[in-house]
Amino acid sequence: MANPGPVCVTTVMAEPEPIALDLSTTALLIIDMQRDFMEPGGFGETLGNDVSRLASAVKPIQAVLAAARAMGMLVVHTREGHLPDLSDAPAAKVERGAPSLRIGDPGPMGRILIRGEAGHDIIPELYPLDSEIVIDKPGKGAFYATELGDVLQKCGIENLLVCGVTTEVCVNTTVREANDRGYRCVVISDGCASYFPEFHEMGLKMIKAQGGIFGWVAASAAILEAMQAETSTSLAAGAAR
Ligand code: TIU
Repeated sequence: MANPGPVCVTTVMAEPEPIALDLSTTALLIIDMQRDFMEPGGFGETLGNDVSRLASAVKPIQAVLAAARAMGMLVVHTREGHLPDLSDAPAAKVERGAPSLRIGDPGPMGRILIRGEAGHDIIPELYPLDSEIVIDKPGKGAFYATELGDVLQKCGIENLLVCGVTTEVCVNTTVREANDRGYRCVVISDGCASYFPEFHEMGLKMIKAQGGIFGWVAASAAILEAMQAETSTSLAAGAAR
């Protein structure tokens, strides 16, 4: 089913160049803003990471999420995690490295990276509305073994505003998957974060290099400006009718 909404084109001041986006065929995709990555005692910390490094992404995402909700844009949240019986967790993932707790082990926020546990849930600041789509994914990419592709196709989506954590892992993997599937991805630079600042920087550079080999990168302020410009245009059009 094609998106029935009117065409609402706006320009985002992005890198490597500005991009004209029809916001009626654009969705906001928020990757894995879960307690397991953001808070002490979760999966991210068991891997040896300083989880406080991800906090900077929350406010920029909150601002874009509020604007998306105000204009009725499709909002999709993702969560990385596994079934309680670990049947969707490859041994190669569970057995890797020497984490302090492994996937499925009991931790302070419930079993590590398991669906339904407190740690698997999205942080309260960005909690999905009942009307929003939540995609549970077993891998790093949001298209692998999920219904995301079908959902976006049914909703007539052609463009994605992508944010979340971490920049070089689940955001990059998802953007690469989306790019191969024909979506224009605009990654929100300050709406992403990494446990490694240098990987955040390089993760964004890799997306926008070579003329935007995987997509575009824009700050939340530029996205908000474009959304607001579009909102005022449609309000003005509405008033004129
Ligand atoms: N470890 C790390 O940086 N990230 C992940 O394992 N998953 C996501 O990025 N969501």
